[in-house]
Amino acid sequence: MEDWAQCLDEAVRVARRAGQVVACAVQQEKCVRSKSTPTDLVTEADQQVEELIISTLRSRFPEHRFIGEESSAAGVKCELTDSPTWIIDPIDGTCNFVHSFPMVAVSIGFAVRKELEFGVIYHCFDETLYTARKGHGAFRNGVRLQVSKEKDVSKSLVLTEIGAKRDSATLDIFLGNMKKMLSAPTHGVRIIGSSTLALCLVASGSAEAYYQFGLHCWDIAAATVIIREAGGVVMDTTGNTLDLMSRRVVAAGTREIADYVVKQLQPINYGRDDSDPDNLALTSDP
Ligand code: 2AM
Ligand code: CA
Ligand code: CA
Ligand code: CA
Repeated sequence: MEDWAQCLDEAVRVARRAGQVVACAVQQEKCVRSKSTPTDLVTEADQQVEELIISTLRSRFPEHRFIGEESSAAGVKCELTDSPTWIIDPIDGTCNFVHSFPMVAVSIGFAVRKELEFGVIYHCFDETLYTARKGHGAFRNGVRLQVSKEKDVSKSLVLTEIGAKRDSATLDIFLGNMKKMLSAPTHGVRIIGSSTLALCLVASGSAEAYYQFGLHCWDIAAATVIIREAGGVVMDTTGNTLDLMSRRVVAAGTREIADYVVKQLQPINYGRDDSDPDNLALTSDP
């Protein structure tokens, strides 16, 4: 069995450094552009921070492979092979970052043979560090995390996100899903603008469930390990095993609530993160 502890230590170091760069950048004037749609924002900081993370890790681990949101946007193929692979979201919550809305994170996941080994998420505004390693538990600033044990959806708080795609058909399905959750009735539904921090809130027991369509492997890689190691479930919105490239996810503290959410959702169809049908990025359940 390989020991990836050294890689995890390095991930923590670079996530903190990157988080500090983001925290400084938030106070400066930002150069904001849009990517696929007018609401799909990117700043110079997104690209600089990804470059910082990848160049630091590549100099330590030259044999490893890298998937990053901004490299993918620049045309680097998003491909998960059996090789040790880092999966990076340099700034999760770019729109929040642009508005100084304090929900912004750096997310670094690590997979080997298409299985997630560890995840690190650094909350840039309050300097909270979430870490988890397969089989070793999940932690927030070193304190062990435990998901909510609630099984009754009518006593749950549910989190979701809306992506950059805002055409009328997509919004109708999004609002239909929201209506189902609100009329379950859950205690409430929240959108905080950062997928990774929303997932960390589920891992922390501060919310019972999370679902989203349209996100990418870098939005969920690190957080998936954190939720699973905190005792929760992460799966596909169809109820099947999570596929990192499928762009859809349900996470919950308990299987009962995850199953309930899965049954309610109408899917929003996005393409896969990779175009190669043989490159199924299945992550096995813990
Ligand atoms: P980002 O800030 O790294 O782009 C709110 O927009 C959350 O959803 C953020 O975590 C954001 O990540 C992520 N997100 C980005 N594009 C998305 C999309 N097309 N569909 C769903 N979520 C998306
Ligand atoms: Ca983005
Ligand atoms: Ca993201
Ligand atoms: Ca991002």
